[in-house]
Amino acid sequence: MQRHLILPAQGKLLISTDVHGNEEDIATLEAIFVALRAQDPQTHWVILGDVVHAPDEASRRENPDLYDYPDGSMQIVDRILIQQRAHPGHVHFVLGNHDHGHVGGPHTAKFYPDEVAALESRLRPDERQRLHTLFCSALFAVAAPCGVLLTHGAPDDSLHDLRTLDETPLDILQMTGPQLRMMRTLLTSYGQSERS
Ligand SMILES: [Mn+2]
Repeated sequence: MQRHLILPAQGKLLISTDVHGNEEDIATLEAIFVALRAQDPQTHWVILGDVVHAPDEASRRENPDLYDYPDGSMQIVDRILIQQRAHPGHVHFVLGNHDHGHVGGPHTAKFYPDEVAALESRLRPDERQRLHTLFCSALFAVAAPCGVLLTHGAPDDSLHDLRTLDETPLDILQMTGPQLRMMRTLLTSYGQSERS
């Protein structure tokens, strides 16, 4: 399975990350991407994961400036799938740790004890299927020929060849010890607990 991508040497690149269920944010990014691509067909959009899991009601009330928005996780997944179909090979989704929870990764617990179960319990079977389709096809890393490496977290030196990502399974139960270590740093930041 292809889990890494090397971008072309020429073109424009839009990079975004961590919309965490904020549909308004992804809609704004989508409009920017569509406008850029209309100007330059060699425009790519790399979405660096954690598109799902909005804040709970209490957090929305306590910290409205940061957290008061409805959970648009599923709408975001559908918007990305639509953009990938509309712009084949130009919209690249890179897995985040919150997304990974839905397809074999550790379940996150930032706003709910189990954010994966909390979201999936609200989805219809066809929605769950589309969510899994996007996350199962996700990349783990994107690189640009200029030397930029794009990932959700901060990989350590256990990642030394992007081709090893293609052999790495999604399910943590099927990963080897070195794969587990490599994916933990790739999908989380230094010092961040696996559950948040
Ligand atoms: Mn994250």
